[in-house]
Amino acid sequence: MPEYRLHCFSASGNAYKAAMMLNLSGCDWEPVFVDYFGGETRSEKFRAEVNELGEIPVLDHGAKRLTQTGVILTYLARRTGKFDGRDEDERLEILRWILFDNHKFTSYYATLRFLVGLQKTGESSVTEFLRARATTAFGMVEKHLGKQSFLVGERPTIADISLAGYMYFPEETGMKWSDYPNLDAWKKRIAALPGWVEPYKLMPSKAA
Ligand SMILES: N[C@@H](CCC(=O)N[C@@H](CS)C(=O)NCC(=O)O)C(=O)O
Repeated sequence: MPEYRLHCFSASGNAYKAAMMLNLSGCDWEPVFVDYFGGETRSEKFRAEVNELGEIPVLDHGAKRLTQTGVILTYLARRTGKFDGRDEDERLEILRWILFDNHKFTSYYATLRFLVGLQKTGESSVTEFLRARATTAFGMVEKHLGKQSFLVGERPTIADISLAGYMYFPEETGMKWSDYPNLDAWKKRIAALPGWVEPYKLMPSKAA
């Protein structure tokens, strides 16, 4: 059996953060399909047996079960020695970006993409609000990436893997990528790393 098991589904950028890390780090892992669109994460069974928070990704490693991408990425970085900070200052800087990602960067954009790109709700005051918030967060990262190749200096870390989780999905969200040339160049640098695979090819869309 592979060393790591990742509970995930292909449309999830949060799961993709963990899957990307496992692949880029050369880990021996397998996906465990979760039927999110069929309501599995909202079931009592999933919350009782897999994650009380009702979310994926969930990473199994031996007797350990981890949830929250920030925790999973940190755990894998510490275990593998890949994509971690080199000292306390870098590790704190990585944590800063991961917290910003979870609160402002991934959260608004992922919700916008869910409504507009996957549920096809059309435009509303909610999608306008989310796009405005995502635009602000993207603008901050765009400016930062004008100064350096990756979020924490000149080498990729789990901060990049976290923020890049939703960057490779093809769904239309109404954000204009041409407004973010630094983000675009950065996501291409990550995609050029050995072991990178696009999300819909890396994780399952249905049960095996
Ligand atoms: N902050 C969490 C977010 C995880 C998350 O939102 N996962 C979504 C899938 S992309 C989920 O499982 N949602 C369950 C639901 O809304 O029922 C993390 O970083 O792991």
